[in-house]
Amino acid sequence: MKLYHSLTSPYVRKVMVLLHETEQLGDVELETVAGTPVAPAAPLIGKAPLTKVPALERPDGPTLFDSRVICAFLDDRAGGRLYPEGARRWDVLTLEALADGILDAALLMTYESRLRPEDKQWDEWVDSQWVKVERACAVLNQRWMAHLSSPLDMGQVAVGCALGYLDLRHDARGWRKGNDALATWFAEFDARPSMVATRPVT
Ligand SMILES: N[C@@H](CCC(=O)N[C@@H](CS)C(=O)NCC(=O)O)C(=O)O
Repeated sequence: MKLYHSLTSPYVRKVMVLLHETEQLGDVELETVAGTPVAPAAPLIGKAPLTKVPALERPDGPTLFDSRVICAFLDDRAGGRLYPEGARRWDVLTLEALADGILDAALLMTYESRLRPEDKQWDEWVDSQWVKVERACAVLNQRWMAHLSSPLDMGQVAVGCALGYLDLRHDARGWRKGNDALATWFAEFDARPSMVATRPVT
């Protein structure tokens, strides 16, 4: 299998952490690509119509995207530990969706400042994305700490990657303020070997 990859993408990082945690790194070849919404990565054209990373090319089936589908596929291949069955599964999927929502808002902010011409940038829109991130972090801090502190699942991996991305690109906004429990949890989670091995390289 070939994983289309980027060293700073937090969505790719979810997949990489899962590969570490499920000991499947040796089964996947990495191809690093660089693309943006206005300059799509050429190797992805014809393989993944949205031209986003991650995408997973397989010898025996169509290329998979996006990160949630790839993570579910790879976890299933490893025995299904990170997406448990039963009632907890819906919590895991909701937590992963919440973390991905943080990423979606944070990535839009990054694109706005990096890609959009300065005279067309819209501060109110950027700040509104951050309000989404703040609300999501507050909900994690208030309602999800028991789940985050239980045995490893994909919801936790996604939250870890989302908070790591906030540190990478939006550190100055200070997501830790008022979220002490979440900040303490992240300090420990971020020290896992799978998180250390997948730190973004800028
Ligand atoms: N929902 C997608 C989001 C993936 C995504 O937005 N990846 C970014 C890199 S962090 C990308 O490839 N952007 C290029 C583009 O939007 O054209 C997922 O979970 O995989």
